[in-house]
Amino acid sequence: MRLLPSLTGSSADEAGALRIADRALSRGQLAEAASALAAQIDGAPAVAVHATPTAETVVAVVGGLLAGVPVVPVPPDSGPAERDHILRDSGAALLLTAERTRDVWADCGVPVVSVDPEARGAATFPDAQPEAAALILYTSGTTGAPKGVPITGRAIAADLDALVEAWQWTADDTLVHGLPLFHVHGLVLGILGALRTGSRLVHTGRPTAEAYAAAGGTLYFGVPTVWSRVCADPASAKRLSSARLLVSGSAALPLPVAADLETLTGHRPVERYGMTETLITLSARADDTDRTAGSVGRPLAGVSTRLVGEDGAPLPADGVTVGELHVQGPVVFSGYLGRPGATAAAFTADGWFRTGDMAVVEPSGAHRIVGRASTDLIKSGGYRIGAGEVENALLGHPAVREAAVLGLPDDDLGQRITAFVVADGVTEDELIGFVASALAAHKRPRAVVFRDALPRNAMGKVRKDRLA
Ligand code: MCA
Ligand code: AMP
Repeated sequence: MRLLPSLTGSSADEAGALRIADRALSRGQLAEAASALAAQIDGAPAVAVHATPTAETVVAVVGGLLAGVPVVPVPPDSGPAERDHILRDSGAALLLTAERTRDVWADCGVPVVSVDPEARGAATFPDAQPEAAALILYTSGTTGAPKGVPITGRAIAADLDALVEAWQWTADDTLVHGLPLFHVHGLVLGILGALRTGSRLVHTGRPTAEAYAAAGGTLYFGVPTVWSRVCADPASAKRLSSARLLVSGSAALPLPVAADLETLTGHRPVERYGMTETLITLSARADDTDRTAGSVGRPLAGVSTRLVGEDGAPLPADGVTVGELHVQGPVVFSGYLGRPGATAAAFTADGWFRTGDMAVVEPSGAHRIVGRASTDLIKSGGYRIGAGEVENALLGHPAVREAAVLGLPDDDLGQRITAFVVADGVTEDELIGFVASALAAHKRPRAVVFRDALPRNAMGKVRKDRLA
C-alpha cells in the first residue's frame, strides 16, 4: 500500500511546496532525504523521533514509513521519566533527531541517528504492509503512564481519504497549521494529510494568529485555543477571509469563539471529532452550508457510531438523549501496545470502541459532544492529560503527601489543570516546575491549591466533586 503517493507524483519537484517552520523543501527533496534515512534504519523494530515542529521530524517520519518501521514520536519537552517510559514501552531501537539536538539524547540508552534534510538517497523499498503499525502514538488514560496506540497505514489512508471527501481537500489547497507533530491532529492530518493529497503545506512553527495570517493558505487547522487566540487578534483573523475552509478539532469549540470567527473571517468553522485510538471519525462537510456551531457532523465514510446508556442499551438519535459514544470502522485501532487488559476494557463484547465521550445525535445524524464520562481525563489546549499521571508526578515530590488533579473551566485552554495538594514547605511555582520537568510541559498544573486535607469518601477515595 502506498500511503504517500504525492512524493513520487508529477508535483514531486515543486520548490518550497513544504514549508516547515523556517525551512522549505520540495517533495522530491523530502523523498530523497527520507530514502537516505530509511536505508539507515531499515530492519529496526521501531524508531523514536524527537518530534519538534521541524523538517527533520517530517523527514524522520517519512523515512520510517518508507522503511516500514513503526515511528514513535516523542514530545520534544518530555521529562526523563516520560521519555524513558516511551522508549522502553515502544521497543524503539533508535532515536532520530536533528544534529543540533543530539546532545539532548546523550543518555537515552538507545543509539542516536542524526536526520539530515539535505541527504540524498535513491533506495526504493517495498510498499508497506497495510496492517502493520506505521505510527505508535502515546496517549494518556485516567491513571498511570501513557499507553502506546499502534496506528496502521490502512487506518491512516482510510481516514485521510474520508477527510479529503468531507472537506473537498485537493492538491490545489495550501494547508496551514502550527500544531505539535506528536499527535494525530498535527502529524497525521497536518503532515501526512498534505503528503497524501499533494497539497502545499505551511507549518508555522507555533500556531500564532500572526503566523496563520501571514501564511496565505486555503485550508487551516487549529485546536479551539488557537482559534480563540486568532479571534483575539482581529487584524490577523480578518486576513483568513481569503481561505477556503477553517477546521477546528481536538476539543470542543466554544460557541462564542465560533461566532467571533464567523464575524471576523466570514467562515463558519468545520468541526470534527476524533481520538488517538480512532483517528477522526465525525466531521461536518465543506458543502454543509447549514452546519451549526457545536455540531461535529456525521460519521466519515466507513465509520459507524451508536449511543448507549449506562446499562449498555442503545439510545435513540433524537437530539436530546445523552449517551456514551461508541465507534466502529477501519480507522479504529485494534489495541494498546502490550496492554491486553486496557484493550479489553476499551472495547465492548460486540466489537465497538468505547470513546468515553458523552454525545447527543440529531435525527439528521449530526453529533454533538457534550462532555466526558470521566473527570479524570482532562483536555487543556487540545492536549489530553490523565489526572492520575499528574497526581503521580506530584506525589514524587518529597514535600507532597496527597494530590488530586482536576480540569477546571478556562476561557483560553478549555480546561486548566489544577492541583489540590496537601504539602509542607514547597511553593506553587516549585510544584509546577517539578511536574513540567518530569512530564511534558503541557501536563504541568497551571495552579496549585494547598489544603490541610482532601475530602474523601468512606472508602478513602478523594471526592473530586467537593474540591472544585
Ligand atoms: C511555561 N513553559 C514552561 C513552564 N511554563 N516550561 C517549563 N516549565 C514551566 N513551568 C513553556 C512551555 O513549555 C512552552 O514552551 C511555553 O512556555 C508556552 O507553553 P504553554 O503556555 O503551555 O503553551 P500555550 O501557549 O498555552 O499552548 C497553547 C497551544 C498548545 C499552542 C494551543 O496547547 C497546543 O499546541 N495545543 C495543541 C494540542 C494538540 O495538537 N492536540 C491534538 C491531540 P515552548 O515555547 O518551548 O513550547 S490529537 C487529538 O486530539 C484528536 C485525534 C483530534 O481530535 O485532533
Ligand atoms: P486525543 O486522543 O488526545 O486525541 O483526545 C481525544 C479526545 O478529544 C476525545 O475523546 C474528545 O474528548 C476530545 N475531542 C476531540 N475532538 C473534539 C471535538 N471536536 N469536540 C469535543 N471534543 C473533542
